[in-house]
Parts: sequence; C-alpha cells; structure tokens
Amino acid sequence: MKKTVYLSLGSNVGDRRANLETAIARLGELGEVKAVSSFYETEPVELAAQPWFLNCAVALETERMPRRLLGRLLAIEQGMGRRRLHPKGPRAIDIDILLFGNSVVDTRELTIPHPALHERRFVLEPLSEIAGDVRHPVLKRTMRELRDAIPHGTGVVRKVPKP
Ligand code: PH2
Ligand code: MG
Ligand code: MG
Repeated sequence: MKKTVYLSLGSNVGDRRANLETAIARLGELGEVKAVSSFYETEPVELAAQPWFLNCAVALETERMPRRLLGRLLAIEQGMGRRRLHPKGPRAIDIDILLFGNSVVDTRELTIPHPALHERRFVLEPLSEIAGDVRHPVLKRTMRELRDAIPHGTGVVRKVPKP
C-alpha cells in the first residue's frame, strides 16, 4: 500500500544547496517525490558550535516499509560521503523520517513520528509549508499548530530565496 512519508533533510558541510538537491534526486529512486518545501537557513540546535544548516522537508510516496526505507536513506547518506563523527555534529547530509502515513513505530532503531519533531523549528517551519494540515498521529495536532506552539527564541529559521 502506498503511503506518504515526510522527511527532514539537512546539510551544514560543503555545498549545502547542492547536497540537498542531490539527496532529493536520489529520493526519486525510492518512490515519487510529491512535494519539496523551500530551503531554510537554520541556526544549529543541540550542538550549537557548528555551521548553520540548510534544511528542507520532502513528501515522498512509497510502498516500502519503514525499516526498509530507513536502510535506503542511510545508504543515500553514506553514498554522499556522510561520516558519523559526532551524533549531532556537522554533516554533508542528514535524512530523517518525520511521519510515515499515520503509522506509529517505536523500536530500537526507529521511532516514528520523529521524537523531536514537535520541538524543532527547523523541522516544523519547512514541514508546515507542505503538510500544514497533516495531523500528528500521537499528539493529534496539525503541523501548523505544532509550529505555532513552539516557544519564541528557540532557533532562528530564515527562508532562503530560490537561486
Ligand atoms: N540536525 C541535528 C542537530 N541540530 N540543527 C539544525 N538547525 N538543523 C538540523 O538539521 C540539525 C540541527 C541532528 O540531526
Ligand atoms: Mg537529524
Ligand atoms: Mg539522521
């Protein structure tokens, strides 16, 4: 059965825009890319001492199961030269599963919806653009409502003009 998966993409090493675009092109091999948000310049959170990120959100329609999809996403990250030097540190590309239809998954390797989705402005700002009315299957709030509920001052996010 086809499901719509929402992904968060981020890059803060090398040519960030090219990295996001390459990753989006590769996602097309895993299903149909239905929507891509604007790109956003975002202040690093959690590990603050690193360059600013370029982040976006992508809607992908796929028949794959979550665990299978995760494996393919990790392969794209590795194929693009990602090295895991620090868990929250600088990276050429990071692809995270935010939502997988209405599925709720909680295993050792995978948690869906993404456990930090509702508190990250760099996720919810782009995601609201392409999934504003989509409801969080656990919190029962739409992405737009979750974005509007984030306290002010938690992370600067600026929309980047299209080239
Ligand atoms: N990803 C992280 C940690 N911090 N900060 C921003 N602004 N954007 C990210 O994508 C990001 C982050 C861990 O994956
Ligand atoms: Mg991440
Ligand atoms: Mg990740």
